[in-house]
Amino acid sequence: MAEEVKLYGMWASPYSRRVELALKLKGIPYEYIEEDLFNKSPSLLKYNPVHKKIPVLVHNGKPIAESLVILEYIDETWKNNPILPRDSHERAMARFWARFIDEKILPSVRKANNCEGKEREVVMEEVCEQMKILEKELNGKDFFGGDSIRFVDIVGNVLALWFQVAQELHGIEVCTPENFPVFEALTIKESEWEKAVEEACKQLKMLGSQLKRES
Ligand SMILES: N[C@@H](CCC(=O)N[C@@H](CS)C(=O)NCC(=O)O)C(=O)O
Repeated sequence: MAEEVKLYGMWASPYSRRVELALKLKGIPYEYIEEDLFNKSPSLLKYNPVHKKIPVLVHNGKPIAESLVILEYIDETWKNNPILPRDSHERAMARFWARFIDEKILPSVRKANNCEGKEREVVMEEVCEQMKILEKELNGKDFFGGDSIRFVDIVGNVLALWFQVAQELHGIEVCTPENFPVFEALTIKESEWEKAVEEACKQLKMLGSQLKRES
C-alpha cells in the first residue's frame, strides 16, 4: 500500500518546521497543509481535538500530535537516517535535552518577550544561564548529534527563531552567535528562515493587538 503522509502545519511555526526537517532528513514525501491559526480547519480540530494546535502528522489516516511525539514516531516508523541515538542512555539524554529546551528555555524566552525593563533583564539573565548549560552539553561539537543534525538540533532550532523574534520585536540582543556558539549550531540556515522570522513577528504583533482589544 502506498504511504499517505500529511502534515498540518503553519510555515512560520518552529514546531511544524521540526517535523518538516525530520521528514526531509528521512526523505519521506508528504503533503503539506497550511493552517490558518486564526481560523482553524475542521480537519485540524478533528485530528487534534485536545490541543487544537499544529503540527499534526497524519500517516495513512492516523493522526499524531505534539512535535516531540511526532519526531519519535517518524524515527520509529522510517528507520533510515536515525534521528535519535541507538544507545539507550544517549537516547534518554537526547529526550532530556529536548525537554530542557521546550520546558525551561522556551518559557523563559517567551516571558522575556512579554515583560519589560528590570523584569526583562532578570529573565534574560535566566535565559543566558540556561543557554550556558546547553552550551556545555554541545561541548564544542558542530551539532548535538555529533557530526550531523539529529533530535536535539531539530528541537533546538526553535530557539534560534525565538531569539531573532525577540531581537526584531524588542531589540533584545543578549544571546548572539558571537557570545553563544550554541546559537550558531542551532541556526539551521535556510533562505526562507528570515521570512519565517518576519511572519512570526507579524503574527505576534497581531495576537498582541487582538489580546489588547479583548482585555
Ligand atoms: N507543544 C506543541 C506546541 C505547538 C504549538 O504551540 N503550536 C502553535 C503554533 S506555533 C499553535 O498551533 N497554536 C494555535 C493555538 O494555540 O491556538 C508541540 O510541540 O507541537
